[in-house]
Amino acid sequence: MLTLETTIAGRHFDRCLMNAAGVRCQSSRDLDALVQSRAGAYVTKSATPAPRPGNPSPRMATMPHGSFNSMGLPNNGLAYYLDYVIADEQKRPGKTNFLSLAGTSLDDNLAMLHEINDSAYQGFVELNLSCPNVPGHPQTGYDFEATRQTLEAVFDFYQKPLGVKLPPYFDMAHFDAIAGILNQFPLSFVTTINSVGNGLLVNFETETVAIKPKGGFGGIGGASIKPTALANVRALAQRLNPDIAVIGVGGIMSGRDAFEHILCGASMLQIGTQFGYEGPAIFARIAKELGDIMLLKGYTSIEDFRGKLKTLD
Ligand code: RRO
Repeated sequence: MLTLETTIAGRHFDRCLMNAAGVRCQSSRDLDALVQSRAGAYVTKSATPAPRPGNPSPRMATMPHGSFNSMGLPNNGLAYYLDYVIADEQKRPGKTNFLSLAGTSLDDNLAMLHEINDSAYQGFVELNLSCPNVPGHPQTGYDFEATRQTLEAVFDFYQKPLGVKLPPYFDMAHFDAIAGILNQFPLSFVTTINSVGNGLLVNFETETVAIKPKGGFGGIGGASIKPTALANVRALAQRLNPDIAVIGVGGIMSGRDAFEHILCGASMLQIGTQFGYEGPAIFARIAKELGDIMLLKGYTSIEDFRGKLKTLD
């Protein structure tokens, strides 16, 4: 019997597909649509303590092979998402989902985690250390010392399952450095990668930038970032303690892309750009395509091939 089920930190998921934070997950209507879909879980839009309108528009653009954004963390505030996930757990006991947090300071992150720690919420927190688009706030994940200090402060008191969302790294020394830090903490998972930050998209006709915030700089997502995503999934899966699951995100448009992420070591797959373009029906399509590939190759579960990418030596 073919199954797409997966397990992260002892929690079971019927299917290893879900949305990536930020895409179609800001409102309860978006989240309801994810619950109704064939996704195995959902993650909520990264929350700050209070609601935020985000950056001025236009703040998103399409590209031939992906997406480009500088949304600037628009969200309805922690209370909104915490209420939603707690109510959902009461309706569907035993289902684990992901609550994303992206405070713009360590104090904000700790305050939100205290609130969650003291709440009835039982699910995962995905702590976003990689938002590229808030003016004046560099990505914590590129500052190894700040990352370590953040995790020390978090695990000093936080008792529930938590993982981090990382920016892409581009150097073997950086894979070694970040994994060395992450391995010192009882993380349930790491999610890799966030957008490739601070690209620049030029409108040839108007000779302008394509989006308004930050002088036109923004995060790249979608098909064009798949090789970077696969490298980060693979490099982290090779370096992290086996009890830290790797969640792969970046450039998944088909069952084949999903298969490649799993081969590189992903236990769960998040879909961002293409879910934005295609809507909740994408989860059934990619589940079918991934299942067909597994059948052809004689695999019945993702554990049959997860992390088993071969090299040519
Ligand atoms: O809201 C955003 O601009 C945003 C966030 Br928080 C993030 O983590 N990644 C991204 O591409 N956009």
